[in-house]
Amino acid sequence: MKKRILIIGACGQIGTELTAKLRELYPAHKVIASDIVEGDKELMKGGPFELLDATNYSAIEDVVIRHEITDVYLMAAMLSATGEKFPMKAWNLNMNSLFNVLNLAKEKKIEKIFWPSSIAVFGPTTPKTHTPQRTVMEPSTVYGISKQTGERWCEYYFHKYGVDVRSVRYPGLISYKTLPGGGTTDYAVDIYHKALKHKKYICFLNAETTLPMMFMEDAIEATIKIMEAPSKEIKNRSAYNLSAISFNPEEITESIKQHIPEFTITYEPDFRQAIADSWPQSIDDSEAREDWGWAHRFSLEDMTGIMLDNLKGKY
Ligand code: AKB
Repeated sequence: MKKRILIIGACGQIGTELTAKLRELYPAHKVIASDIVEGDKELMKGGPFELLDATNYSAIEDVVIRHEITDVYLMAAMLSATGEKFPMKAWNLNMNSLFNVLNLAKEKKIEKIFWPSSIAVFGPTTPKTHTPQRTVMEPSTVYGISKQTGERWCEYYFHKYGVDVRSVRYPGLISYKTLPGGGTTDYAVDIYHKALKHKKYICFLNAETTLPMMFMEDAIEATIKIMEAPSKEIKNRSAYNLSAISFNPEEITESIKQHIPEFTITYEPDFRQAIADSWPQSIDDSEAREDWGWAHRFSLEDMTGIMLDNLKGKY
């Protein structure tokens, strides 16, 4: 089999689980993990690893040539909350890393790219519920602007240079294996840890802030599914809406209380409230379902059971 995969940003929240899954599906020595820092033990011993800065074109090119890479998953990015603190850093990382892989594909050094977009491409003027695939998009965060711009460039490189790039707009992602960093949806992971550790949680969003969310296993499934779909099924070369569940802090609290009745939550909204308020509450992802057969599996109740079962040994 010719396929050889490079994951850039393999030690982050999504990259860690994506790398593990790809190493299950393909010969592990053909799945090369890379990041600017080393990952956890499992990732480091599971297959090849390269220290790699996603903004350094020639360093990526060198790894691509040495390992005869065909497919790149570009998971390195600065997320919404950290991006507001370091706007230029977020812009430079998010855009330069994307141009690096798009240009490698344009030069026929790689064959296929996965690059994640986000619900952050939407903004306060976007319809809030069942947000359509094509609608008003006026993002108000640097992260959202970088993802929206990235989507336009992906589509441009596809039409202009025939670059096979595929993307989805991830909602907030929740996992017991890895921690998120610097996002607005991160509370939905932290709440499970604090519920087990302290039986209480101080939430940085208010009780009614409904956001689109997804269990990590579903997100990994979508990521690999869109990459494995025949090219003709991928009719959208910017990024597909992708949806699973929507809930607010009050609803996730209720689901945790089914397992830990004494759990309590208090609310102290901070600057992330404005970011969350600018995003949709639910997403219409019918095009992804129709074009390449996407279907989510996990409900809020399923996810809460799995999260608490797997994290309880830790505390
Ligand atoms: C964030 O909160 O910034 C991310 C995202 C929705 O893309 N989780």
